[in-house]
Amino acid sequence: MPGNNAFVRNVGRVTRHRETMSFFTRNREELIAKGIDPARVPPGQYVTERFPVLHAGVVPDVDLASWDFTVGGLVAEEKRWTWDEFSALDQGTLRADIHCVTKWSKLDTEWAGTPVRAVWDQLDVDPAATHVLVHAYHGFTANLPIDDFVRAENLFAHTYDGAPLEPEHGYPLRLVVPHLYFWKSVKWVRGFTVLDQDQPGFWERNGYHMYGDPFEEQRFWGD
Ligand SMILES: Nc1nc2c(c(=O)[nH]1)N[C@H]1C(S)=C(S)[C@@H](COP(=O)(O)O)O[C@H]1N2
Ligand SMILES: [Mo]
Repeated sequence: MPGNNAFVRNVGRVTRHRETMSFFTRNREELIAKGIDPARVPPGQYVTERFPVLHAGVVPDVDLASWDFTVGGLVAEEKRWTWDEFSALDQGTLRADIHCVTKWSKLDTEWAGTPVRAVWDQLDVDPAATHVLVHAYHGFTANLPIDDFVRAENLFAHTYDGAPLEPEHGYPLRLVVPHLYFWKSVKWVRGFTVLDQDQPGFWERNGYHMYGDPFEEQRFWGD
């Protein structure tokens, strides 16, 4: 009977909802028990100690001898660094919480690499510039406003937890922008283009939010 089916569907929904609630509540209670402030965890996220791997496509074959990092777009002069040249740039470290749009967060991750600011300071950027489109192997891209891209803590990281990046986490270099959902933290990064408008990147064209603030739950278009 149609009415009966509706009842069964509703019961299923209520049960699933309760399980979800208790999972997230339990996760937060575990944090409090460990003395961790649950306010660090954005709404709809849970904390994991694991380091899940997420990306479209396959892990690229990286050859450091032919690797380069390029900057184009609204700069007076386009720039190119080889791996050795990029490795000689300023170094910095970052300890940050990261938040994936698929709902896992990981606290106190530790990175080392070149501050985005150190690369940016070598550019003569057109005053009309507002955004960047970061690019990687296989045509992957992500867009960011300049103010979010050039924050003091952001890194082009070559090291995670004291060791070179694992291939699936972005070897040899990935962007780390911890205040936005982690899909903006482009793995296998090869450079960026400076723009005077916002242009959607790969996940943004596929339904993800243009900005992606985890504390505002800006997961998808319209959030
Ligand atoms: N080049 C590239 N970088 C990427 C992605 C991708 O598909 N390609 N996915 C993003 C997404 S959706 C997430 S959540 C993080 C995951 O990083 P991790 O695999 O190191 O956890 O990488 C981001 N960087
Ligand atoms: Mo993601």
